[in-house]
Amino acid sequence: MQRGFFLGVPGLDVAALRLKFRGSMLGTGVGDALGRPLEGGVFRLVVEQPEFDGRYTDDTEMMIGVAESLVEVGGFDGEHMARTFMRNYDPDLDRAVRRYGPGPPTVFRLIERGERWDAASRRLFGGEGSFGNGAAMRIAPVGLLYFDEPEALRKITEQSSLITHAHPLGVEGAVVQAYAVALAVKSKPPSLNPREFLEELEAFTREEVYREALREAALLLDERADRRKVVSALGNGVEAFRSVPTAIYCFAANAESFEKTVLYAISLGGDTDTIGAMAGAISGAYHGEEKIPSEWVRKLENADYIASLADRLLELKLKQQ
Ligand code: F2R
Ligand code: MG
Ligand code: MG
Repeated sequence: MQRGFFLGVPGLDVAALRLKFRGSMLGTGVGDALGRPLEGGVFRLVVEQPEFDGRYTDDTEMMIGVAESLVEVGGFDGEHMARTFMRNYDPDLDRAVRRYGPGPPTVFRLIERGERWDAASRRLFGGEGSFGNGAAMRIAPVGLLYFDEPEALRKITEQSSLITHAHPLGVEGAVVQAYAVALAVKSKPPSLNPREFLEELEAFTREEVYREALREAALLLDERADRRKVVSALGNGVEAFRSVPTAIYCFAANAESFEKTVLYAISLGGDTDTIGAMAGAISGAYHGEEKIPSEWVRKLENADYIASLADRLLELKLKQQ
């Protein structure tokens, strides 16, 4: 298994997997940091010279928490992952840079006061739970660890989402995003067929809202729709069902290049850091670390640490084989 191919995928040996694991986690950070200065802004036609100071937001901080917990425990433990999110959360840094949605810090306070890790999120939004994109934006490490085990990927994604997001559409957004990362890991550039990729995701999801959005994404791809139509059809909002299909579309429409994918993602306006982070996670998993512009990786906050976490995640994956 060390050389040749992995799971029957030619070219997917340990060295290639290492680049893909790093690519997905660094890709999350780069897409997030590129989108950060534009979050909440209006639709732009082109972002030619993006402002890039390498500072990331809650998306990457929570993605780091997911990976840290998986590697420290050697798998999923809900209490541990919730405590890891809480350990990493700094209210001052949140206000200045990370800019969490209101849900997760509320959950952290509830757990601090004694609520169980899998009960606190059920109290949000009048008891229906959050359908924000916060579970999806951080999910890349689960998609990586379970890239060849779809049922485990679904189960661990659902459980890890529940820490902060109890609404079925918030959870399923994370499942669709994790599976997109998994499919990207298994595909060797330039072999991915964007239409088949969207069809595979559509077949995997159990929620009609996502099936419909993914079918719409395929139509937009066929007609090479302009950005205004993409935003109007798929959305650019903070809701998981108005941003996860959008990020997937950003990748599918620009699969040939990491750079094109993330610049396109942040040009759509709205929740740019998160759509950038999710599109970057998928594209990074497909192309690998070496295809992310080195200038961006060099500037990215904690890039070495993120890369080392990706390596530890791969070690865990190989140990589990
Ligand atoms: N939130 C931001 N950026 C704005 C920063 C605001 C800052 N805190 C400030 O006060 O200035 N970015 C980050 O948030 C998004 C991820 O959000 P997450 O983690 O899903 O949070 P939350 O609060 O659970 O959901 C986000 C919003 O979605 C709406 N919503 C969710 N469930 C709902 C429901 N059941 N009913 C009605 N609305 C619901 C609410 O408006 C939530 O606040 C990412 O963009 C990340 O980058
Ligand atoms: Mg953010
Ligand atoms: Mg955001």
